Amino acid sequence: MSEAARIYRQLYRIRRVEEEVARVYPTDVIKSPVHLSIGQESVSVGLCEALRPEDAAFGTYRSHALYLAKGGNLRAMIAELYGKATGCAKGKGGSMHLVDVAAGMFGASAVVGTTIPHAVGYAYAVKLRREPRVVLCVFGDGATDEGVFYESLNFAALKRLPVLFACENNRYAIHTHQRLRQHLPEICARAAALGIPSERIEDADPFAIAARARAAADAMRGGDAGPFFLECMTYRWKEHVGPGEDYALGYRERSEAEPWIHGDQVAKVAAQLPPDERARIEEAVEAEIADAFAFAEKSPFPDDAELWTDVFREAP
Ligand SMILES: Cc1ncc(C[n+]2csc(CCOP(=O)(O)OP(=O)(O)O)c2C)c(N)n1
Ligand SMILES: [Mg+2]
Repeated sequence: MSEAARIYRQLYRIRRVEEEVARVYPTDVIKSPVHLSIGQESVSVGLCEALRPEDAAFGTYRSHALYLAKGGNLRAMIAELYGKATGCAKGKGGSMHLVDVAAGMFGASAVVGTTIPHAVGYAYAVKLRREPRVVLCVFGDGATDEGVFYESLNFAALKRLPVLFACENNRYAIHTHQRLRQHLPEICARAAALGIPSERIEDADPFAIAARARAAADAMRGGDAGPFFLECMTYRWKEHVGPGEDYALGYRERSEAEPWIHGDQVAKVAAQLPPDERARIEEAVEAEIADAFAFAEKSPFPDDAELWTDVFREAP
């Protein structure tokens, strides 16, 4: 499969999965809040193009795209949203806590910024064991308001850890624009101030993100290159949480979204493929999605006894 076909398959798959999530959400079969990444898919897809299966990824509560791009199991993800026992966190975590250790998706959290030090700690272990692996750490612009962001970056720079930091800058933390929260608009410049080479990509082009991420990841793999910081500008089309739109709330104008919707990366990459190849990809993805929702639908809810398992880690 060509790079364009591979990237399109992932983009289309993530877009369609989330459109289906939004479509069924009002029927209450999904038992968890959903933070959709419609419009932002190309960031995770580009980043994961640079990774190998053995590399690790850490994300946020808005991680459907990262989980799927990293190779997470789709059936287990939809079952998790349905709160079913077959879900990737046994139905206990929901959309905000996606995990697939076998695929290298090490977890996501509802608490802003918390997976940044997790990723750095994991990368410290990778470095001490001299493993030729890379850790991808994805977070939003809002997470850079947290003190732990700076502590984690400093430690990663000091120890020259193999972490690819990737900030998905969609300009908003819930309903508050970056300009109302941060004096300096360039988040990558703050990483540079801590001694981490950094770059910003303005248009969420998945090929540009993949190329930059691949160069950084390959340089740090098993060596002493140290961390890299990529700021990816993007835009959230839907409301912060939930299946609908929120342009009527008054914190942003639809005109701000229009250039991003017009420049949709899913449509752009689709246009690069021959129609028959595109149709084959879309047909296979539609079948996979129908199968995953049917699997979630017919899976059982967890047994009541499961309420008491996985609550605390027992001492080994
Ligand atoms: C420590 C902490 N503070 C506040 C919140 C409430 N909160 C949930 S999402 C969010 C915005 C985060 O924005 P960003 O990191 O840019 O991610 P985005 O939602 O744009 O993907 C906030 C403040 C939280 N969950 N955790
Ligand atoms: Mg944001």
